[in-house]
Amino acid sequence: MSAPYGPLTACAEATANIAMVKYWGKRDSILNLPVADSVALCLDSFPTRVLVTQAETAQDEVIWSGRPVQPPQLGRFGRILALLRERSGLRCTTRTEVRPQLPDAVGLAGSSAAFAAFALAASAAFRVEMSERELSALARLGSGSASRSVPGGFARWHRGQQADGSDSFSERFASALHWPELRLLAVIVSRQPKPVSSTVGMIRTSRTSALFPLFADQCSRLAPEAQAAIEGRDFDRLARIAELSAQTLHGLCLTASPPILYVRQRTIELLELACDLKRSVPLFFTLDAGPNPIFVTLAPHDLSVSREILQRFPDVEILSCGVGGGVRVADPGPIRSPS
Ligand code: 2P0
Repeated sequence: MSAPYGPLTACAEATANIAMVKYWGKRDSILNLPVADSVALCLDSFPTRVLVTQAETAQDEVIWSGRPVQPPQLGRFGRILALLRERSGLRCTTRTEVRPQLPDAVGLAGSSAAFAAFALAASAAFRVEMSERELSALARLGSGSASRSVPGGFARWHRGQQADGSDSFSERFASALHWPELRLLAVIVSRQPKPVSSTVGMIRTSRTSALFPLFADQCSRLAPEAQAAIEGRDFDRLARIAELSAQTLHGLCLTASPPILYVRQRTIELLELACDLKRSVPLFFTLDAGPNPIFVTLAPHDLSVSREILQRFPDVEILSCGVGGGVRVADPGPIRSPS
């Protein structure tokens, strides 16, 4: 994959992905190597655009939603740039602009889109040709979940066995066209940054929760099952797997010391509503590291489900998406401002 730009300027975009079987816990926290496989749906909407250009400064600079990124977050970009400098032999510094359309740090996998787009934009800027598999592993260095946004569609991230991470990458096992009726409704109850970052939450749970080994075993068991459910377009089977994975993740977080509580009162009320609604429509929920649940349903039920949610909770916002994505080069021209 490469882009037709001048020296050290490239732009790419990618969308976030929502895990049906969650990634939570690392066997290597520098290389972002997971303890187990995970399975996700990449979104077809709200891409994050990333522009990489050559800089005049002594250090690499990253501007995210108009604000400079500081260490240690800057180091996530630095790991990717270090590898590209080594591969290309180029030593110049870069300026990166990250322009997301989704709110940051609310548990809607914003970093997955940003680092997938950054991996492609930066490798194109440094003129390093990469296969999709290599690009997925490169994006993983920035944020683990970003590896799944590279291929798009329905993606499985392989845990891998190698200590250097060379076999830990994501691949698309079904394209977005495989299941076009699948709809995701992200219900925004809060835009406040989450109290504990995913990275810190993963470290804390793996060190302090007695349930952590059970969770990792469950992910390893559920990942092939989720893939089979998706391949067979078996909604009920996917619903059971996805809810189990999300519930176990949040149970795990509660048993960390000190406990990590991502849900809010309104989250619980929405999960109760999901349990009510699924008696009459195909529906399940999932919940990432934040208070905003995602309802998954089949078209055309997404319209009636949205109506029900807004009737009960007029103050929430709903972002409606299908499955799509896959990182791509983009025109660096003007784009929509973050909402
Ligand atoms: C997931 N999450 O599978 C899970 C579910 C959050 C809850 O992947 O430390 O931001 O950068 O590798 O990728 C969030 O983790 O963490 C995440 P790092 P990342 O989508």
